[in-house]
Amino acid sequence: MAEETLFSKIIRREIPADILYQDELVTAFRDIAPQAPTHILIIPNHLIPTTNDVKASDELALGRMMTVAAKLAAEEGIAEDGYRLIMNCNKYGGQEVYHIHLHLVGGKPLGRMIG
Ligand code: D5M
Repeated sequence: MAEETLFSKIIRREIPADILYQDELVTAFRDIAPQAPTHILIIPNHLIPTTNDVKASDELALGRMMTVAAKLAAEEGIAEDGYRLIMNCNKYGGQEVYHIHLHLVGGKPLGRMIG
């Protein structure tokens, strides 16, 4: 059984966070250490520690994370100029919180990471 992280407490509203969206599958809130004018984390409400743990039964929540990312990008006014969606996995991927999260980062030119 995987260990809960502080993100489960944010979902249950036991610790404060700037929650922008929540439904039965996912929660989105502003990153506490933003790397750009918009930096939002979108997470499944149930614990999936890393992308290595993703199962077919998670597909609904993972798909919802993408539609919520698009909705929030539009609401933040960053959709047209563009933004980056990132999921870090384990040590080499730079993952710090072991409850998967999609970073929605934008509002400034981000430069190229790959390619
Ligand atoms: O990213 C983990 C991210 O989680 C990192 O950008 C900071 C953010 N974080 C950590 N604690 C909080 C709280 N309490 N509220 C909001 N954001 C938080 P990773 O991809 O694991 O490196």
